[in-house]
Amino acid sequence: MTDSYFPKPVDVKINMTTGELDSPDNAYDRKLSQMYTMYEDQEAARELLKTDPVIYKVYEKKLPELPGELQWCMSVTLPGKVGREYYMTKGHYHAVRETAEIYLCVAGEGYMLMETEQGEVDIKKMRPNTCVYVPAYWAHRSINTGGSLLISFCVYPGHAGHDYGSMETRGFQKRVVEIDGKPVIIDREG
Ligand code: S6P
Ligand code: ZN
Repeated sequence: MTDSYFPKPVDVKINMTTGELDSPDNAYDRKLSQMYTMYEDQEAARELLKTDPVIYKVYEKKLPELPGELQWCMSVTLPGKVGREYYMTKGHYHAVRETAEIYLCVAGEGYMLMETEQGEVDIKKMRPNTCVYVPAYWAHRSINTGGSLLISFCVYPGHAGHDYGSMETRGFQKRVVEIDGKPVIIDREG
């Protein structure tokens, strides 16, 4: 530990109904225009781009990017679909692959879709009071299949970082779409 670095305790209030923090260090909206190519139905995406809806929001505390520290944030995916495909996050690997993450779902319903670079896929249901453990090496994406906000509290190692490019290039192998009014997990085509 150097003289210039000494961690200080932090406390923050969380609104569990909206996912907002009372004093985020960083808060951002991810709009469709920033991720529309990830959806299966490009015609539906182009139509929706006319209003460019917010797909998800993130409220973050920025903490030291060090292995012994933790980052944490609230991840809030809005309800909605692009064509038949539910709103979802972009999804990412951690830049430091050997770092895991915990998602505690506090509201809404959906899935956590996960995939390794070797092509293994797993998907876990997210509901209030469900905790999903995303192990090291697994890319992860939240998908909101309900009619209200899907809100999770996320915690991961301080130095994890984010790698979006790898998953943008390769794409997740599975999609979650609505068929006959229900969420169905399908293989990605192409
Ligand atoms: C960070 C953690 C979440 C996501 C958030 C948005 O490691 O997994 O806070 O950042 O759910 O998803 P994405 O894929 O755009 O970062
Ligand atoms: Zn993550």
